[in-house]
Amino acid sequence: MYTQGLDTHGKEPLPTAAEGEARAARFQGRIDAEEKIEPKDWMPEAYRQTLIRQISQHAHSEIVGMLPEGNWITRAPTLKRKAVLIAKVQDEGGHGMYLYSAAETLGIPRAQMLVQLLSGAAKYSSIFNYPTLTWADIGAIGWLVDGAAIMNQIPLCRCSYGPYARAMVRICKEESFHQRQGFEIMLTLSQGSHAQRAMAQDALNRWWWPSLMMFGPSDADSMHTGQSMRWKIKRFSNDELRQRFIDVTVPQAHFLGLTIPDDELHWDEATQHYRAGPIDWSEFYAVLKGNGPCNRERLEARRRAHEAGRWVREAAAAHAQRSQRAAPPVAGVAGVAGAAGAAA
Ligand code: FAQ
Repeated sequence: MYTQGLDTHGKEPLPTAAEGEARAARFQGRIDAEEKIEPKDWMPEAYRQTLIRQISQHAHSEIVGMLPEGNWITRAPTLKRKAVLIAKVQDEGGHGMYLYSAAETLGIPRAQMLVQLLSGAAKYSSIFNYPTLTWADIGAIGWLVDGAAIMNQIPLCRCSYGPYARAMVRICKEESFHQRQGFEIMLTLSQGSHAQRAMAQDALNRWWWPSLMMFGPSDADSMHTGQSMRWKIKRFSNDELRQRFIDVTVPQAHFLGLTIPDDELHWDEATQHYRAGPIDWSEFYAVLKGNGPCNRERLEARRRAHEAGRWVREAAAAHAQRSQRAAPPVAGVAGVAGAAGAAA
């Protein structure tokens, strides 16, 4: 349904060099004028591929990101916390679905994206390869991981590609609630017993640096940022967003009475920014290569879930085929009624 406008993609006659240049210039002109690019519009193949890469990685991150928190649903400390956590994890699944749909508008089927994820060929966010050892980790994920996600994703609501930008509006609203519920867990723990405060501090110690890494490599090493910013897919560089996150999060840690695990962190009066110590990029790249603490476990869990859902996909496909057979060959009022009857 999402790819119906793309059936001519790749079949058009090749343009001359001059026509190609003029078309690319018109496209960049539309981007510069802040027009949204829609699925049926002409776009450079590299723009399409960049979006497929980023949106599918983002979708994978959402559905893999359900796993660390899902780990605590059965052990949430109260009924209310359990209900909130279930709602949050369901939201992440929903975000994955909007994002897979947005990527499908670019001509890649969802099944193909899932094959890429399950084979290990596709990336998803490094952050979801860390374990959730205590309840405080659920607070730290909401506060830091969702906090970092919002910082990165609010600008994506202004992404030049319409379906991605529109999906991000709802996602960001939900992520804001996620961030607040995480901060509220941290606040409760930090005002609790000595053991609860220690648990909150331990979670901050473990999640701080991986959260900074979520923004991606430093600008000097980010191979896609320049082009993605020219295309207005990204609006800010990785380092700019990381710095904004540090600036808003450090005062929140002070409010909680917790210590950021960075001896070099200090306020720089001249620039009016907090300056963090160096990030251990070797850890980031090890996680990207599949050698983080939970990479294997996460992919195994997704593969198991995919297998367990096979019968549902097969049943849905069989039902769709049966509905089509039941419908008269000429689409019309009777056809719609026939399909609805079969579905009932
Ligand atoms: N992890 O040149 P750049 C969430 C890769 S959703 C793994 O800077 P780009 C919600 C990058 O793909 C979190 N890989 O790339 C939630 C590229 O490799 P490639 C996900 C990373 O695309 C909360 C290479 O490094 N958010 O948290 C990472 O311009 C709680 C070079 O990097 C998004 O996906 C990383 N952290 O910038 C869910 C947001 N960083 O593809 C559950 C959308 C970089 O050439 C619970 N994505 N890489 O093989 C983006 O904004 C961008 O894609 C960046 C990377 C900023 C992530």
